[in-house]
Amino acid sequence: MKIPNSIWTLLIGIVLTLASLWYGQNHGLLPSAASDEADLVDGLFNSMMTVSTGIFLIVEGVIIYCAIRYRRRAGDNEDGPPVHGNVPLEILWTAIPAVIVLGISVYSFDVYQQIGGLGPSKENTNPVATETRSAPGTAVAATLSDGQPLLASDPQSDGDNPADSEALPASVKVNDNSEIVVNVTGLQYAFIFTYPDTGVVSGELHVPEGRQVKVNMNANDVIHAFWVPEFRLKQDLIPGRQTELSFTPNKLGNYPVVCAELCGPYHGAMRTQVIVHTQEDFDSWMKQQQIASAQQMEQAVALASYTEPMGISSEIIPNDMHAAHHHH
Ligand SMILES: [Cu+2]
Repeated sequence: MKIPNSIWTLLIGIVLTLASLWYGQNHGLLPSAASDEADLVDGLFNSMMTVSTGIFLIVEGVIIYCAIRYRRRAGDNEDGPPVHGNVPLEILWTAIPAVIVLGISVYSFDVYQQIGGLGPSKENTNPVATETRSAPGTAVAATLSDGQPLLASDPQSDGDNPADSEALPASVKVNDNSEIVVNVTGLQYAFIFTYPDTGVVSGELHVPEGRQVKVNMNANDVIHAFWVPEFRLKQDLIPGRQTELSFTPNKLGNYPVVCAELCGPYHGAMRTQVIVHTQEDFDSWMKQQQIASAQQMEQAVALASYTEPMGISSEIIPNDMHAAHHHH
């Protein structure tokens, strides 16, 4: 029994479609997706991968089929039939890519808009974050100068101390309930994260799962870039200009933060991590940081007042004294 060409075409079409759809979901090319934005980006990437796989299989399949089917036979030195163009075929292979490219354009534009690529969304109009962004050079010093963070708004005491929460500006209260604001400063060669609501400063980014995080970015020296592959997000940090990024982490864990802009000889070492906590763990981390920085401040004050008396106690380290005497 001879199977007609139309049936072959149909069968090959079905197999190609299934293979493309499967590979589009199982290519294994991306790291795990840990934010709502990552899921959107992956949807787009997987669609393009599906289409690309289909085109790749068709093109390579036709090449291999033709190389075998129409290969030169022994003793045959004739040319093939002279073919000059095929208008319907040319229209078809122009129209199909045009439709595909148009579809991908609309889809990618939609994803870009949903992840906030087209500028501030309605939730991003927050005057507090803009005012408290750190000026160049103050990021490291902020550890000590922001020594009174316990006086700042405390997310856990909102309920039991009404006087406290009434004293807070309305915008701060809105932040506590909806999005977390973090200021990040890039410098050669580190990221410094500051939480304007509490004054906490950290070398790692800590965020709670399931809440929108808005990151305001700035750089002290040269252009850096904040890149979290698992969030599928990347944004430049530019000296003298604020950039921003919003995302919603949706998977607990630690993920690398990588500088993605060549910023000097140690650019390759400019990495840290983002830690996605549960809301509870995030709150207790924040509390610990507030206590720790208050203690640091106390220690700094205590150290300053004991520096002179400590000079007398140098006899408790006789080895050092001994070594010092040999120098003379
Ligand atoms: Cu950098």
